[in-house]
Order: sequence, then C-alpha cells, then structure tokens
Amino acid sequence: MKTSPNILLIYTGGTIGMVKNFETGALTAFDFDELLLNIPELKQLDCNIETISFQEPIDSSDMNVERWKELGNIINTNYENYDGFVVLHGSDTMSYTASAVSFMFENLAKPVIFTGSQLPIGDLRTDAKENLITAVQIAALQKKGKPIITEVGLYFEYKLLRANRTTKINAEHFKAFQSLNYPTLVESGVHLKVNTSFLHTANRRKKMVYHTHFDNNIVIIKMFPGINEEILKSIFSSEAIKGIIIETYGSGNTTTKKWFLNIISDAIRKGIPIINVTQCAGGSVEMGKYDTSIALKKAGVISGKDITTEAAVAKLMYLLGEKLPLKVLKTIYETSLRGEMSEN
Ligand code: ASN
Repeated sequence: MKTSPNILLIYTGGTIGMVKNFETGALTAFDFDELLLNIPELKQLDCNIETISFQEPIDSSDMNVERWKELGNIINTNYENYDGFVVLHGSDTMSYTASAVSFMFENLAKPVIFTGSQLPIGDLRTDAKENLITAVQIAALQKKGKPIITEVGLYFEYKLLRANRTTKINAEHFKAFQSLNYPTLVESGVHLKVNTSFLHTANRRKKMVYHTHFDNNIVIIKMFPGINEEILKSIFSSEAIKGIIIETYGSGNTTTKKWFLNIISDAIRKGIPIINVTQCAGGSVEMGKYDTSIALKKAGVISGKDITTEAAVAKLMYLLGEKLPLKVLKTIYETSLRGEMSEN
C-alpha cells in the first residue's frame, strides 16, 4: 500500500512569517501558527505535514553557529521519522545556513529544502505561498518509495538549486538567488521538471553522520585596490584567528606587493589556512593562471575553486571544527565534499 510521505516543516523566522510592527514600522517575526493559518492550501497536498518552530523565530541576519546547531539538531532528532524536511528561513543568510547544514549531514539520503520569501505571507502579492507549497512538493517527490532529492536544496521563484552553490543576488526581486556555477536541479512550471543528471546520488548503504563542530574564529578579507598594509597586519596578527578567506579578483588574483605576500606566507607558516575564493559571481579560482596568483600558490594558499563565499565560510568553520592538521585540511578543502565545488 502506498503511504503519503511525511514532511517536517521547520520555521526559523524570516520575512515569510513577518508582520509590520505598528510602533516602529519595521517587519518583525511572528508566530508560526498564524503563518500556517495563511496557507490552508497545505492541507490539500498529498503528504503528511508536521511542523516545528524555533522558540524565538528570528530575522536571518541574527543567525549564528548556535542557531545552525539548533536547526541541525531538529533535523537530526527527526531524521528517521520523516521522508523530507522543509526549512523556512530568512533569505538574507539562507545560503550560509543551507551551506552549513549541507556540511553537517554527511551521507544525507533525504531532502532538506530551504525556502522563504521576499514579501510576508500575509501580503496580497506574496511570493511565500508558491515558494512554500512547491518546496513541500519537491521534498515529497519519491520514486519507488525513496526520496528523489537527497541533498540540501534551496527553492525560490520556480527553481530548486543546490543550496551550497547559491548566493542571494537581489534584495527586491522575487528571483533573489542564483547558482552560476551549478545547474538548476528542479524547475517548476506546469510540471516539476527534475534534472536528474545533476542531482546528488545518495549511497544508502552508508550511515548518515551528523557533524556539529563549527569553529567561527575566521575572517573574510575582500581585496580592493588600495588595500591597506597596517590594517591588514593588525587583522592578521589577531590571536583569535584560526582561518582566513580572501575574496580575490577574477580567477584568484591579488596585489603582488611584497608586504601583502609576506603577510600571507607568515600566516600560513603559523598554521593558519588561507582560502582563495573569487569575488566574481561565476567562474573559478585558478592560481598560477596569472603572475598575480603564482606567489599565492607557492605560499600554500588553498584554492576555493568555484565555491561561493557562503559555502567557503561554512566549509572552513566545519573543517576547523574537525581539528585537522593544515596539510590535511588543505587537501580536504580542495576536494568537493557535498557538491559545493567542481572537481577540477
Ligand atoms: N531580513 C529578512 C531575513 O533574512 C529578509 C527576508 O527573509 N526576505 O530574515
């Protein structure tokens, strides 16, 4: 007998469930029950939906490592009892949280679909209903009783993207996310078109392993013409720093000034991993392609290849949390763990 899939809907906050505060005029997170009242359509879907909410729903700008764990714990505790998970999350930091969740769950064999909206669910022109309803439908997709999606996805404005490949690119458009370095997983039109060849295939014989140690003693340095030696020196000399992401130009280029290269190699000598990611929305770091990146490669800078900054942050915190020697961390960082970067 065919049974309907069981989906757990997790509410963390975000615009989707916000209302206007009459005193300040600003949007504030509100109660999950009220949010559900606004979408009676959920009852018509061919799946059993149960819900759980953060005790205090938040604007996603307040997300942090503890909140990632709170979310991870909800998924982990309920992992065996549900066929899929839908996470309602603010769009501002959704790509960071979704990337972090992708690293938390090794050998994931069920869908974890993040979604949210640009307009609150109570708004007449809201994008929340379509996003939420289709996200649930995607999480419930099955073939021979097994979930079709077995990875962390992000559904927004008619597209399911691999979550750790996404970036928020627009603060106003309904099409708020893009994934320039990896194709769309599912397109929603009259039918749901699943691009099967791009999906992650789960190895169901391997047990799911849950990881929770994120070390947030890291910093992102974005290159810009005129970057200042004294300021950089003072950041790099912080005793707290355990890892650094440099957002470089184009295919991984930086200034070739001696002082800059010295700062980089001194940090690596001290055992601090330095990750090179590009400022460009698409394309990959290729150290050694230009003179301006050869020295970085020689110094032992780690290539982030075509990873997004969001996934680079989550991956660095995750691998630092695993407490690996620098050489091992470099090798693992340059390897795709959850489909977050291209293989070569
Ligand atoms: N500030 C909101 C958030 O990220 C934005 C949104 O959800 N559209 O929580």
